Amino acid sequence: MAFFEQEIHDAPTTFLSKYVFSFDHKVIAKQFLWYGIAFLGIGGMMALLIRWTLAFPGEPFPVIGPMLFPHTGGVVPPDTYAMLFTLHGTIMIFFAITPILIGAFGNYCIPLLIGARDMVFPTLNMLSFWLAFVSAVLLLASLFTPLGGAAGGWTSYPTLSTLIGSAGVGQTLWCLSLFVLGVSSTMGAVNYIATIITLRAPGMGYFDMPLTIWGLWLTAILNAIFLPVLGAGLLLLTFDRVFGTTFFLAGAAATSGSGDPVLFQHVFWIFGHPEVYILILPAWGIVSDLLSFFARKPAFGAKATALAMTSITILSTLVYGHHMYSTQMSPLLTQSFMMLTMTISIPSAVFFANWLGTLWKGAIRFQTPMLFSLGVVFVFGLGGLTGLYLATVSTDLYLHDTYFVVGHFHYTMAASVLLGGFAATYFWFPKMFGRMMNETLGKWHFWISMIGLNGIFMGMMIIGHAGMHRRIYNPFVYEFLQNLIPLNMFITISALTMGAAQLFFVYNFVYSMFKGPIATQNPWEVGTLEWTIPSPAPHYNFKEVPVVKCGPHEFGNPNLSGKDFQYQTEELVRA
Ligand code: HEM
Ligand SMILES: [Cu+2]
Repeated sequence: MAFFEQEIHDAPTTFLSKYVFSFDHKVIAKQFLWYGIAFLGIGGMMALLIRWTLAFPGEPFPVIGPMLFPHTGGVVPPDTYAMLFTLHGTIMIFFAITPILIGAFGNYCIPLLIGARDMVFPTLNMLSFWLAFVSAVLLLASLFTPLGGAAGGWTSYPTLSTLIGSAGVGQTLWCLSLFVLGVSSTMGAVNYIATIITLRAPGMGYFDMPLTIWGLWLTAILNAIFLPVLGAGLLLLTFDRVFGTTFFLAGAAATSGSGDPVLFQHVFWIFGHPEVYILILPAWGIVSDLLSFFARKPAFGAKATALAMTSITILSTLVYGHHMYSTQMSPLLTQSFMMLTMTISIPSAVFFANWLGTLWKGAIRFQTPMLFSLGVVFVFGLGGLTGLYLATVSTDLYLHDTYFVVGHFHYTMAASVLLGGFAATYFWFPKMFGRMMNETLGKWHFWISMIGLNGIFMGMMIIGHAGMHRRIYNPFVYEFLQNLIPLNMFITISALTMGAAQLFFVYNFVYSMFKGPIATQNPWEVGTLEWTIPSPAPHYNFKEVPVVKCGPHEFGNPNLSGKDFQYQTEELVRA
């Protein structure tokens, strides 16, 4: 129910108010999209530098290597290697995936899919983007400090991240950058939560919301609760670095009587485990909707899917200790965390089964957004299963800090979240830009990416299982890892393939924005509210606030004539 009057203000006319400091959620969504895609490129290049080093240590990176590292003739130096994997992780998680799924599609979808004219706090929304921009400037600036950027890993564990491990200003700027980004995302999260609670169109109950909105809503709730925890940890770390406090100082207990590096791990993972669900929930929601849309069937057990996502959200706050089995915490604690982690399998199995139920006997349309959604089902299945080996204390003690963990989290985060983000991009592109993307290029993009990323992450799990540890500069110096050289080369070639596949996307995106065929109002034949208005969506979305009469997945009702779906604004045709 709409508690607030939703006015229509005049459309902005100046360049600045229209495109730069815009209050319109759709423009802010696009700003986040450009931001995320740009960082995806930067983070991706860093990944290729890392992979090159692991497959061909001591050999210069082709073409751009000599420009980046002239003093070594183009070879990535060891200290730069540590910086590269730190910033690769940081950038991909906080500056690429988060802005694309949450910043861009959160902003774009929430008002449109719930029938609102904008977010409930448009000014806060604009500030949220510009704070994210400040954060990016801080991060990039850290690269140009005398001792270079942060090098303590994306988790920035002390002592790697204290003055002892990294003396430079780069690490301090990294902390500040993430702190500012945390403030920005918290502002966004509060806005999303409030908007979904107060601005749903008349008639839209919580279970009439598309599952996309469920995912984004739960994500926003986790963000609002746990980003401040990360903020607190980062602030304390900054104090240790700048003001000489000893919160995380190793050995402080023996001298000054307080301080412990493991304390940081607790603080980090109390945030960090929910964070991985913050990233996956929007993708789960989007995929749950798209599978139904393109299988032309109601989403199987939609209510159960929403409730399963909710239970996972709650459980995700209770399992962070599974990242710390090897810190010698008490066996009672490790076993409790293990049991709680395993419990997540139950709701996961429910919605995974619901996905398969949705596909079962569907009249599937294999268009690009659907291919990417099916890709998510596949890779998330693998990511979830490998999680079980890590959740089990006995196997994790061996696998911890190996490439198996890297393979696991790339399947769940890189692969699932990225493919989910692409599904969303191909799906909402017509509504965003009023034009269609090219299907053939989209399919090439999908298949080559799929081959590339499975080569990469499956390979990582194999070398991890064989004992190769993560964050290693030159694996070839260890005799027991030399057998893995061909596999490491294979992974690197897969990574180059994956990188090349993205050129199809970039070309398709840019070309279609200007020259793609004009999109109709509802090119995918879907009944949610955004498809009841013209493409691209007009200023203030809905001339009249729509009244919702049925759920988002009404497909294949035999009493419908002439079409197989109905709009959420239409009275449900009874059988
Ligand atoms: C389905 C159930 C899942 C289980 C049981 C599970 C379990 C685990 C465990 C036990 C670890 C710690 C391994 C170690 O460091 O030794 C881990 C690491 C990780 N998982 Fe999962 N996971 C699951 C799903 C996910 C999902 C959905 C995501 C992300 C969207 C995710 C992202 C990560 C990340 C990022 C790390 C590594 C963080 C780091 O050390 O840098 N996991 N997982
Ligand atoms: Cu976790």
